[in-house]
Amino acid sequence: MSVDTTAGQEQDKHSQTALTLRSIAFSHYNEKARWALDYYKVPYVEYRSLPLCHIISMFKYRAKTHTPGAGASGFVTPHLTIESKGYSASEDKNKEKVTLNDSTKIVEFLSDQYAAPANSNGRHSASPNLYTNDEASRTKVQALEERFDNMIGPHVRRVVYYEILVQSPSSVGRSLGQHNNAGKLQTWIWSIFFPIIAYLLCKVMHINEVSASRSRDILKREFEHISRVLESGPPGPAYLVGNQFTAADLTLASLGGLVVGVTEEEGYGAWVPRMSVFRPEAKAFLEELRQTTAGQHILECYKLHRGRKAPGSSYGFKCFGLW
Ligand SMILES: N[C@@H](CCC(=O)N[C@@H](CS)C(=O)NCC(=O)O)C(=O)O
Repeated sequence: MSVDTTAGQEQDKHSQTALTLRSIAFSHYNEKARWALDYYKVPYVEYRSLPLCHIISMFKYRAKTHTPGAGASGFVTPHLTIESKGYSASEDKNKEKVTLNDSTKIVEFLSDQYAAPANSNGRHSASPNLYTNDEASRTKVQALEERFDNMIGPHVRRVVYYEILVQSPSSVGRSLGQHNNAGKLQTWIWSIFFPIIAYLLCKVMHINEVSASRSRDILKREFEHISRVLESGPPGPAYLVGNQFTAADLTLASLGGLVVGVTEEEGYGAWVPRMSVFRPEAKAFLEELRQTTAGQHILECYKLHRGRKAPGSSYGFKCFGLW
């Protein structure tokens, strides 16, 4: 596939390719991939799962040759399939199928395929390159993205899961399986087997008071560091690299959104609990991060750059619409 330049060609490309995202709906790494899809206004079908149920959903799509990064299994999400439409039966479909099971690879792929070309500022041009059109800035963006993937993502997951699975399982944890975060059958499984699911998730991901407290400290330090980076930039709208929204901002906002209380109404691509339902200690922690320059930057990125799903996007279901 090549990078096209005009709106007409863009339209054409969208109608010639079918994109399917397989996700754990409320997961922040999935939010990162979804954000990039929505940013470039690419229509896609999203098949959503709940944790552990995702093993069944992802069984056919599991990574068979290597294990993805720390904390992730072969059944890892986000998982994006890109297929060309309109084959004759005799054509080799595999030649036209791309599969990506890592949020960073997905963002890079989408930016590469759908970004507006350098020097384009036409009325109909697509969103700009999330990695910039300048080599030095690209390197900075990638370094920050990697840092956030490793230093924000896993710690946000641990802190949030600790609150919902350990501290407020019945009031908050159970609700994650509802609100259309997956098909009805998964919702029932989540609700009936919730205590076992919560126990297993905590075991597998080493979620407990000690690890959560360590993750809270790391997040505080990271937010302080990011705030300093933002505060030391030139006057004007603050972005992490140069004066444009890049994959670094997108990664920080998508991975950090849950710990500053971003909700579905504010743009998060799945239902997540509001800050107000957490216990006071958790609320205070989220509020503290929200008030930092980094926290405010995340909210600003959601306001200014979190596009909605492109027309033609939908949710996919299996099992007669139940899964
Ligand atoms: N490095 C990966 C991490 C993705 C990740 O950790 N995904 C989690 C959801 S937050 C997942 O699907 N876990 C289930 C599993 O690995 O089986 C990425 O950026 O996509």
